[in-house]
Amino acid sequence: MTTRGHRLPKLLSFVFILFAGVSAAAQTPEILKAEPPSWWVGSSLNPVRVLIKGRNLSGARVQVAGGGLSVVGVPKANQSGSYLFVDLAISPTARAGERTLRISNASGSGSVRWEVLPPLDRRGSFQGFSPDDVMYLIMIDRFSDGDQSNNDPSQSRGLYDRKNKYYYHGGDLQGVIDRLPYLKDLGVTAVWLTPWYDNYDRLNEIELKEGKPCTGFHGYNPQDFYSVEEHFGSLSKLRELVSIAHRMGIKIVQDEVVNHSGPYHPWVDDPPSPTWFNGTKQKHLANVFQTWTLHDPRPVALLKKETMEGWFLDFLPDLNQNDPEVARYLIQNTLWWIGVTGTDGIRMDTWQYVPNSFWRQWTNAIKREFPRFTVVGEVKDGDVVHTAYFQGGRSRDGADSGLDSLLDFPLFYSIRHAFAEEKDLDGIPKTLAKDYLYTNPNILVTLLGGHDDGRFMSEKGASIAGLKLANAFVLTTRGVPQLYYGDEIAMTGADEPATRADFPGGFPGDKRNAFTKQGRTREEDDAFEFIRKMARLRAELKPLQRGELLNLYVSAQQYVYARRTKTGVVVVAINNDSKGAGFQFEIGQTGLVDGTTLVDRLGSLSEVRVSDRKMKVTLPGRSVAVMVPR
Ligand SMILES: [Ca+2]
Ligand SMILES: [Ca+2]
Ligand SMILES: [Ca+2]
Repeated sequence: MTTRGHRLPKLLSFVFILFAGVSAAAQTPEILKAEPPSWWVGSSLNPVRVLIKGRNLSGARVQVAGGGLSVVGVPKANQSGSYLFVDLAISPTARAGERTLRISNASGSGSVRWEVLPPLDRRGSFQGFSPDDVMYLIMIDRFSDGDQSNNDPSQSRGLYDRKNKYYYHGGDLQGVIDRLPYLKDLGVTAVWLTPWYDNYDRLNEIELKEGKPCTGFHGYNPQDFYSVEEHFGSLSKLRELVSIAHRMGIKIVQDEVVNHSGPYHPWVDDPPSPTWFNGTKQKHLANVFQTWTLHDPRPVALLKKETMEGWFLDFLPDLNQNDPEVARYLIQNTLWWIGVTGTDGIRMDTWQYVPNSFWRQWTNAIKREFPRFTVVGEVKDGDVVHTAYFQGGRSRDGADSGLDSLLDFPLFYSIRHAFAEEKDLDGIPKTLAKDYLYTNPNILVTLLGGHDDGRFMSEKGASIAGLKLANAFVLTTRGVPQLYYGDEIAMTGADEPATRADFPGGFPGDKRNAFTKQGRTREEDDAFEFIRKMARLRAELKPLQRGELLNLYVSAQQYVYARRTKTGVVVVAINNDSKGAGFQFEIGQTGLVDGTTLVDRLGSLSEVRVSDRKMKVTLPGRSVAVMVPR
């Protein structure tokens, strides 16, 4: 009996702890952030689901101060009360301007500002890229430093060091703005910028490079999907860049990632839902990159799961797009960037590791709001059979992804083989022969260089002559040509960090400025002027943009093709051999007739006359002719 007397205080203290727990949950809400922070009037997506981050949000109510904006339904909090999902409806007659969201419970309230935006003018925005464009890929950090005040920001001190190839080097959005006239002069009509999301503000001690911590200068490790990296600028600077580019006739393509977040995203330790990621930091699959299982009609289930849901390099948290809240978050995030900045296209990272059921919803949402907008997916593979599987236009793995375009890596490898390594040229028409596997080969993005591969000029056997031929090919074949910053001045760099070197002249203290003719070496200027001429020819000669591609002659080292529209034709002849070559070929379906004289716009050839439905050309070693009827 006496034991009961002893047990009573224990029971009381237990009750007290329980009560303390309840009272902690009822503490005043604290608000840290709302995502998205704004939305525009007249959107096809309404209501907008806002994810509020803070503390003590369990059971909280949300009220809006200011008209035209209302809360729909009951907000939903996660287990720890750190996230609250709220649906906000924007009236079609809402006036643009700031509102206040008041989040309250029994013990008090917190608030966050939220903005109703006027919709951007659709003329000149959301344009989509097409074969009419010449795209140019820029690594923001490595192109041009236009604002030295953001090189070592207070938010993330100590990550700037131009001598360390894994640190920030100072390139930024202002630098891109400063170089738009250079790009315009080169003939560029679309700029693809590496991701501008806010990346982690610290050294990455999980991913060691050469045994040492690195930074997120490349942009692919977001810690915040709704902010601009402070080393690059701000949202207003980004909007300024898009608007200036548009005025100059240059489109902007955003680089996005939805497969994973960065390793230091706050979600990793406190996710908005238990299924936000595939697995947890402590327990998850590692990506095994067995991408062939993705199109295997009878895949080994675990291999496919490890490929789709495994964490990249075992540390990039794999977002679970099968969680409807994750899908909703990512779709809104994409629409928000397009809607608030006016961009024209997206290059989507790591496309194949995200389910098609999600892509279908994502692309539908984009096209509903921005019908002309286009997306190119990154599927890093040399096999057309594999790559073509991911293009939209037909159901794959239960859904049509709706993907417009892919980076044409199969052709990239053939180009490198032929023109950089100076091996057989006929690998190119052999790769193009597989075009029937794509739903639309004409919108594929063709390239001879990118930020994940060693530079063209660092391949064994590479030369300026080969670089010119490769550019001539990319700028005259089907697809949307994409150049990689610095390739136009024959920059070198054999591996991943070296391929991302600073553009000479883009940075304070640079010894020379290769953005100007005077600052380029003779070889660099030779390459630059040739590529500039080719880009201009593509802009001038419409068949090079939209014409049907017709193969006229193929041998181991010679390749002749035509691009034909209803109103014009261009014949391109390439000799990849170091020796000169003379040969004859039939004009086929070019529409040319006997007696027509063609002139070579590059001046390698004298006039060529069509006779007996044939053309005869004699090309010098490693040369190209772009022939048009006179
Ligand atoms: Ca800077
Ligand atoms: Ca940052
Ligand atoms: Ca994944």
